[in-house]
Amino acid sequence: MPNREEIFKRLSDGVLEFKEEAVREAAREVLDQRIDIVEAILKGLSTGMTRAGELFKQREYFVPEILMCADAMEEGLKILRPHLNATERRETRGTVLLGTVEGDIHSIGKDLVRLMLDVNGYEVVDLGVDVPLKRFVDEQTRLRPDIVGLSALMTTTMMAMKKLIPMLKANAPDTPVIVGGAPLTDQVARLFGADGFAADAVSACSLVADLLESRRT
Ligand code: B1M
Repeated sequence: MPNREEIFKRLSDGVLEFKEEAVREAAREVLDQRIDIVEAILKGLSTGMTRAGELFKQREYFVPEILMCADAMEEGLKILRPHLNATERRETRGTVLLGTVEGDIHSIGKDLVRLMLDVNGYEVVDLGVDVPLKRFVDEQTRLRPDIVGLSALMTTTMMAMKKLIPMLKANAPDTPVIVGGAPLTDQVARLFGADGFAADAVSACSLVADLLESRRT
């Protein structure tokens, strides 16, 4: 019987090499062997996508390959996602309004953040990608979320956050705004007026928990 690390590697390699059937098979083994699903997503599927990103940077992969990697990752998520909800869902701990900012269509990282928040018991309202700044503000007014989370993957589009955060703060001064995405750092996030930055989907969950906790005390 293959061990956990082997299965994680098969998930990761399957995403990297866009082998959908291999990913599905490894995902089914995660379930059969009752391996921690969050760990399988992070150490397997997400790692594969990050490796694909590196190849894109080195110009070994181009847009078509990246899209096929994303499809393979989605095949794995389709199998694992329903079991996450069934086994690990708890009471709603708060509502997070989430989206990728205007001009930016990158969804994979944001979707992982949504998934992890969901698994950790938060209600997530996902506005999708390329979300106009005004729409974030309108939805904040309408839904009164506990936290607003913004994602951006490009140095150009992250600048939309600089405009948007003051708009969100003017609309609801006490609602924390968090940001994430590859070009951001803690320092840039603070400069833009965000209440926090998370480098990955797991830290996004801890950040949300910490911010909500500090609001309660
Ligand atoms: Co694009 N792309 N892309 N791309 N793409 C990047 C971002 C780029 C760095 C590649 C490169 O040139 N080296 C570059 C941006 C350069 C810059 O900064 N200026 C780039 C570019 C230029 C572009 C286009 C302009 C290319 C073109 O058309 N010429 C175009 C943009 C169009 C647009 O947005 N208007 C484009 C298009 C695409 C695809 C459609 C092909 C595809 C997106 C598919 C999709 O998302 N559905 C794509 C992809 C996949 C990438 C790379 C290769 C991988 C991104 C990814 O999915 N990573 C990326 C290169 C790279 O990052 N190395 C690149 C895996 C994912 C799990 O990680 O997204 O970082 P990540 O998310 C992490 C954390 O960042 C964090 O948690 C996530 C999970 O752990 N996080 C948060 C993310 N959001 C968060 C929010 C939070 C907290 C944490 O709180 C709210």
